[in-house]
Amino acid sequence: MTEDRIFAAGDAGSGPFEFNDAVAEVFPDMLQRSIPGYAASILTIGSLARRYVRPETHCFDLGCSLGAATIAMRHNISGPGCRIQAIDSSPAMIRRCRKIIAADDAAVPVDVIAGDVREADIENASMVVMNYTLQFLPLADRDDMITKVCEGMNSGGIFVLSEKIVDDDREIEELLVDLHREQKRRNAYSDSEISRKREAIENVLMPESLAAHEARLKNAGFSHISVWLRYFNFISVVAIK
Ligand code: GEK
Repeated sequence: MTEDRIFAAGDAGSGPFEFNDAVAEVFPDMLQRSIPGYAASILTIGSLARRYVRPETHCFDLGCSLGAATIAMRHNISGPGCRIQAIDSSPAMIRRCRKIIAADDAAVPVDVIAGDVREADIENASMVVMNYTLQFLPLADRDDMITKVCEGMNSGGIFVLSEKIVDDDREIEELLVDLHREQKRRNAYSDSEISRKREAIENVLMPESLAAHEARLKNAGFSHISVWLRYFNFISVVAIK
């Protein structure tokens, strides 16, 4: 795994964060060291696929990056006639994702698609995953996105939504941000790397409150909604239609 040193150089981090070649190259290391709970999210997506994916249905990995969630689903689907669509708008991610999926030996067919998740053709879905992707969509597009996901799902299907959030309580928010910073230091990021990344990602990743996510999921038509993972300001929610 190539080590993430994107924000180590003095001139790096000028300009907004992009999912370019340099980022895609170090991405697995970046996610492991930056997103508390990331490994648990991937493992559990596999467990949920085993329980919820029905024969002859589709699964979607929206904002798939290098396909970690797709592979977790793929290795846990046993029913016949299933297909996974892995979609990402970053050409650098998609190029690498295609290679990773091609080298993976599980049998379920995967379509790796370069495109915008807002344009995804979601239908007959028993499982949809947005693992830390919705946070990069403009706020104004999020309601429509989640409604589209719900409309494309079969009754009893499961949606996994993982996000960075902001806490409504200012004091708790400061505490959680500080704990996250400390964890990044423990994971060998320097203070300047942490600050530069924070500046670069501001206005690119726009977190919302848990209440906002829950209300949106409910309005979209999901029947059962629960946080199954929280680690500092990072959550993962399951929503069953
Ligand atoms: C994982 N899910 O490893 N359309 C398509 N893709 C998009 C869009 C969009 N509108 N906006 C952003 N992306 C992965 C990790 S990373 C999370 C997901 C992170 C893509 C973007 O190109 C990137 O690959 C991904 O969403 C977000 O489980 O970097 O914190």
